[in-house]
Amino acid sequence: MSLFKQSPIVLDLPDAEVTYFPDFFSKKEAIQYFDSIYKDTKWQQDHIKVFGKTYPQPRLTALYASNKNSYSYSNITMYPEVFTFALSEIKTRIEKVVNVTFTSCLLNLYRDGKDSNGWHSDDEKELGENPIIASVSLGGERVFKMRHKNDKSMHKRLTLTSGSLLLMKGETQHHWQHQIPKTTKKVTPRINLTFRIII
Ligand SMILES: O=C(O)CCC(=O)C(=O)O
Ligand SMILES: [Mn+2]
Repeated sequence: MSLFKQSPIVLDLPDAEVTYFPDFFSKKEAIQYFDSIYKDTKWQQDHIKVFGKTYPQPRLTALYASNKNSYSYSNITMYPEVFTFALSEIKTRIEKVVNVTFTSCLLNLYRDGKDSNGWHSDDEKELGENPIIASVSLGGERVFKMRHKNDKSMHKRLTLTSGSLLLMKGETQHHWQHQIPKTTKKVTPRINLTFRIII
């Protein structure tokens, strides 16, 4: 850990509550977590339907949780595995700065620049009215974009670094969408963990 107390960056966005911690984990911790989670996760390849045609989802995913609750989005229903030691440890670290207990973690593996996550809000009913989502990035850096639902001229672009934590809460998911676009840059694999409360 750094000797200096890290200062979170509060994004100045209307109708949103988003905070970014660039160095939530040290670079060394981030590499160790990347390696163990990459290896220990039961990654799955789901399929999505776009205009009636079926395509492989452009990333691998997994769901881990402390309960048995499933999570459904874009015609996909995921059933959780029991939290691994590494995921529990990360969850505890995050819970020390946010005063909630997460039940679940949705994992994404972006294998290369062709893997992506399209525009969406995390607004599924299982997440409750104003969900809090804690998103950890491990491995290759990727760009994270946000746009306001009613005024597309309001947008934000952030490079999510390895070991960073992005918190989204309050009304953010009502008013904003986010995505991880494809990139033609050479990028190494990236794991994203989104801790959520699924009730
Ligand atoms: O990979 C990311 O940083 C975002 C993932 C995401 O938005 C999601 O899984 O809902
Ligand atoms: Mn999301």
